Amino acid sequence: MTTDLRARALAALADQTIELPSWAFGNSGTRFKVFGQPGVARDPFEKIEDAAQVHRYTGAAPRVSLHVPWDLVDDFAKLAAHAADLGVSIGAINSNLFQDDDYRLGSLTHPDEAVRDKAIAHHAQCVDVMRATGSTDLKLWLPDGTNYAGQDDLRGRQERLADSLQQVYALLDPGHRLLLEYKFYEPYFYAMDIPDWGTSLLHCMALGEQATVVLDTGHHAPGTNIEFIVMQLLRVGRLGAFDFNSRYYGDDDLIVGSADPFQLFRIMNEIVAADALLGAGVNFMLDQCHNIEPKIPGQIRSVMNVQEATAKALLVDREALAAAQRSGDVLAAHGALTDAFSTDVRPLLAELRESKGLDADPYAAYARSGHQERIARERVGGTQAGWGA
Ligand code: LRH
Ligand code: MN
Repeated sequence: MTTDLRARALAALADQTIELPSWAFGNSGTRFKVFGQPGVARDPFEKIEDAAQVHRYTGAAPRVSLHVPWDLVDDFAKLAAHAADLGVSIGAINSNLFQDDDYRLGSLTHPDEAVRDKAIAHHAQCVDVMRATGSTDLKLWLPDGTNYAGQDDLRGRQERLADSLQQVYALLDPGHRLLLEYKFYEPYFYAMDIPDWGTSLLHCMALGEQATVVLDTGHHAPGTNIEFIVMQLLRVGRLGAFDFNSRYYGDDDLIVGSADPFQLFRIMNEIVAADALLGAGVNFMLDQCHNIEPKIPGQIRSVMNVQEATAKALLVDREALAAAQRSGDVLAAHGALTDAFSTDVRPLLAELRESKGLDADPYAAYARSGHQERIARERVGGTQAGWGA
């Protein structure tokens, strides 16, 4: 690792930011059980206080994405001011089309225009929240789909979807973006209406420049080469954001990099290769659920995992890689990546944090702070936040 490469890596890492999901600080689980934990946030204000703890120790998580209606408050300007007082800001606003009985057979794709209008109106509410909080990203995951072949006309649903998305897109202000998220299965099991990056991209290109694709790392069929999709979306300038997490089988929403750190490295390698880490309009967000582990430490570990994968990707010797690729030296080319991946970047990240006046190890520093014990003691009474509105 040349000193120059190291210096350039440090400079890029210093400006890297990762956006945290408010819902990671609430209780979550599976259809089998949602576990409570001591000290869990009870409202959006406490969720933002928890996110601010992650930023305080990592220095790399200055934004919190909200989910509507899970994070509904009477005064969103007050919530944004609360965030600012804590040194963070409001990021993407997530709509929710997956918890309403009216959407059983679809929302933006529903055969009944009245139901589609209701789903479109929900996005008008989300855009109002964006205006009140200074957020510029409207994130739309479409949960719509069918469970049985023939249940509905697949093409008819796409036509209705295209029309509904046009109406949502028309709600945006000039500086706003629509982030369109795809998912290959769940909550429907025969066909999702936006099952893959291609379908999301087609709709985004039909809508306009303000529409880009969200790539959730848990939303692909097993064995999918996700970094290829990253490369292709960057190539056409339509990668708007990541929802980072990791999985073994389904949409497990586990800590990013915990299941397959080499995959996360390969993804960040495509980002660095395309010079898209900073200033390319890619919002690096987490979308995770800490079903059994404490939330704040879980988010701190997640931010550290993304930083480590990014640092390794920044240490790839790109001249040597390009030369090996040009000369067809397969093993040397692969080696350029695996050498970087095998590099222990923790000392580099420790140096970065100390240069920012932070503790070298955010996870250990938070554990020493006693904050987790304090919120467990103080947050008694009330209802712990979760996936319920
Ligand atoms: C859907 C999803 C989406 C969010 C939800 C919390 O699986 O990834 O991004 O709305 O999780
Ligand atoms: Mn997601």
